[in-house]
Amino acid sequence: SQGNLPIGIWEKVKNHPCYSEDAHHHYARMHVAVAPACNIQCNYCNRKYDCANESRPGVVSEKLTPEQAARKVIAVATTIPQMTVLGIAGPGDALANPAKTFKTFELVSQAAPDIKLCLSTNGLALPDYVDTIKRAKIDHVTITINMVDPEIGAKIYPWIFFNHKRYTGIEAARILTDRQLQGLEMLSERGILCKINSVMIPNINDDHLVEVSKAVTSRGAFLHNIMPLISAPEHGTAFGLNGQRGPTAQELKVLQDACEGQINIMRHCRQCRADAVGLLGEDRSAEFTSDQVMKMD
Ligand code: CLF
Ligand code: SF4
Repeated sequence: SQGNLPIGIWEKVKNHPCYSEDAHHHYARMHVAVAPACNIQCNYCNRKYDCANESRPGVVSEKLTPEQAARKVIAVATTIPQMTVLGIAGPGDALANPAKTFKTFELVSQAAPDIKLCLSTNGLALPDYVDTIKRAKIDHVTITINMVDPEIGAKIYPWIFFNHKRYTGIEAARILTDRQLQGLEMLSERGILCKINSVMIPNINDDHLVEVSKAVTSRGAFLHNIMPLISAPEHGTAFGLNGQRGPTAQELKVLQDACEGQINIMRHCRQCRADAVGLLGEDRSAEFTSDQVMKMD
């Protein structure tokens, strides 16, 4: 239901399965894996698999060109009428692949103007693309923010690549948090709805995420999605190899409850793949491989 939401915001969230808990029973989203490169390194990531910002690691997505991606979107929209949102969420970072990301959105909005556009990013490049995002009519942006304290950031991010240079340690984390928060403020000023994803990493940032939640609330974020670290040593993530565990369901709930009240908390995230198709928690991507999409034309 609309609840306390202003009508303009309600219009944007009522059929977005991630931004509205009600909507996720009725509306589907799809991702297209057009963004392979990344401009940072997270200790929980393995580049062979999808970006762990939004995606369950462990399965390699089929990489698509913008033209292939747009064809796939149209094929899915024709087959699944409840498909309301197209997201670009990897397998790397959407804004580390700006030509591919924005070309895909452009082709889709020309062919299917009713589909909502959604973008997920680590935020490092975000301030440079806020005006492009606005012009592309992207209404929903997710920023993965795991810390606002560079000392904690240095334990999560071994390096970033920024302005043609590699930065490491606390210096890297300071640049990253500054850029994330600046990007969030700029989007909020332009009326673009922002969701913050945070990966809860026990003994690294778990006690700190309440402070992150406050920092993003005060800069206009609409929704906070705290996701559990998926610790998967078999996938070779730096954390996984070091025996870093993920939180229990109970630990996650306690943290989400502690953040509730200041900001809307998302509790129905399914940590989708970079090429997910269907209702949240449902994966129909196997029905829409390039070969199958070609046969549908
Ligand atoms: Fe995709 Fe993300 Fe847009 Fe949703 S997923 S880009 S906001 S359309 Fe949703 Fe999936 Fe959770 Fe992401 S359930 S991983 S929050
Ligand atoms: Fe991996 Fe995503 Fe982090 Fe890039 S932003 S290193 S793709 S988890």
